Amino acid sequence: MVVESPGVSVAPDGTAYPLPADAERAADAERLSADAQRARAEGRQVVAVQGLGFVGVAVAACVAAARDEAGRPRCFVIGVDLPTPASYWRVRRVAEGTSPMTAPDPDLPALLRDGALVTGNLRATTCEEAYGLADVIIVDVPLHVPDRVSTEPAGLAIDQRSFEEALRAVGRRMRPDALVLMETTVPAGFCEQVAAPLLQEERMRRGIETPLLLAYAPERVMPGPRYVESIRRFWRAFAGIDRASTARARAFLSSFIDTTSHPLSELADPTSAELVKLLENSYRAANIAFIHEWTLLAEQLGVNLFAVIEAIRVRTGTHDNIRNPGFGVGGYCLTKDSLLAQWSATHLFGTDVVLRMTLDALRINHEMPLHTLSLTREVLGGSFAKRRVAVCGISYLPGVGDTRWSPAEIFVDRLLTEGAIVVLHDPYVPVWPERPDLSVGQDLATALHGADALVLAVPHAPYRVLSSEALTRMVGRPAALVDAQNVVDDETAATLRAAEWRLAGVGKGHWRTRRYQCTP
Ligand code: SAJ
Repeated sequence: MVVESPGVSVAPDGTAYPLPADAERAADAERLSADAQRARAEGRQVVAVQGLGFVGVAVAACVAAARDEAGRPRCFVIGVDLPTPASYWRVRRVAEGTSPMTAPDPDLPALLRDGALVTGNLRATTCEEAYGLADVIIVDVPLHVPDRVSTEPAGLAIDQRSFEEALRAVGRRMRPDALVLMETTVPAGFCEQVAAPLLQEERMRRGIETPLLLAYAPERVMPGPRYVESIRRFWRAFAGIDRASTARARAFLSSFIDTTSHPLSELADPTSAELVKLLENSYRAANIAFIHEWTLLAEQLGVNLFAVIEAIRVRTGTHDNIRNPGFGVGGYCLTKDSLLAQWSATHLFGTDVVLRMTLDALRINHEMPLHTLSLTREVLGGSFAKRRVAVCGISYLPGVGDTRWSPAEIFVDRLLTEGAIVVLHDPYVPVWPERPDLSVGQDLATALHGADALVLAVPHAPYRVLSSEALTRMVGRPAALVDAQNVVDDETAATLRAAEWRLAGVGKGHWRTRRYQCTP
């Protein structure tokens, strides 16, 4: 939990960094200027990465790691973020060669350490002067959608103010011939209709009349076990606002991405490239929502939907991307990208197009945890009042400690509203940043002891190895279990049932046929 206090930036582990004084920042800017000039003289590109979040930190590390045929660093990279309590600790971590975010990918801290401490071609600063040193400026600051729940087109709003301020900082400083490469997920049309005019306005103020070089290449960063690979060995779509921008973008992307194994997809214009990201994530969100409807049916029909889906996935190339039943949809991407598309249609292009199925899918995904809630209420006999419910897993994905827009939040709040005594456990989340009012246990036996029900909400590896005996021992007696993400196999379920547990599983209609949800 980053504690907001004036003058200090506190990292999640409690390390406090006093915010830099103006003199300190001026000296930093001078050092960077000298080092950037030296790097350019040695034939390296100077690259500024704006935004040191989940995306920017990894992009900065990967660009700094790019090597030429002789094995020399291709770029001198400067990560830039704000001198604020919320952000400055990230700048210091990158400058120290450590990752501001934990991730199950050892390559990320290794690349950061190498860039910052060994080759010295990775720096981090709060000085916006850095944009004036760069040949390429990568924009990785977030464009937030404050309200993820309402999906009515007229009511949609995006928080473009801080994003536009970030772009203006680039426009105020950038070299006339620098390329701006936007990677942030933005509404379709945003690059050409908002970013380009804004950058040109700032350049005109400085008397720059040469053409703006601007391109868009949506990031596809996945902060998990494939963090670095999702940048260096992953497909990218891109487009420039003109041929010169497109050519510069292609050359730059090819300098740190393995485009032999993962060729670039060049689109006709930035709006098309923006739509690539919005559509791919809307497709995935809708695909998840689609299976939820069949999950409810399968449970009522007494069918094991996982077996049905397995029999369908054999049809590779046409049906193998059908999704599994689940607990809900969290994360920063799938919960907002469809809204950005609708916002474009309504507020940027002024059309009356409504992505009705897409928006319904978002609503269904948002409500998915309520199905697990009803299964939990059922195995507890119809009421949560004073019942102790252990929620196992609050991150939005297995194996990572990322709780952004986690479906667990909806689930836990409803449990509390209905009078349950809630105990949280997640081995990857010692502190829940979005919910400092709720504590998260790290010891599973403690969390499960005395529980009336336990809900397996995230398929974290430690939950997958739990035996019936271990569960009964940790809880202290037979209880109720709800498997929201296919963690418990049928053999373990049968053993639990024989030990007088009540069970329910999302998509596990066959457990209902065996009346596992009923009092033994
Ligand atoms: N989920 C399901 N059922 C599924 C898949 C996911 O319920 O079959 C849920 C997850 O539990 C999670 C949410 O959806 O709560 C999002 O999961 P995700 O696997 O889509 O992971 P994200 O949100 O990190 O999505 C990112 C996206 N990548 C980018 O935007 C760069 C998405 O395009 C990728 O497909 C996804 O990673 C990935 O494949 O890892």
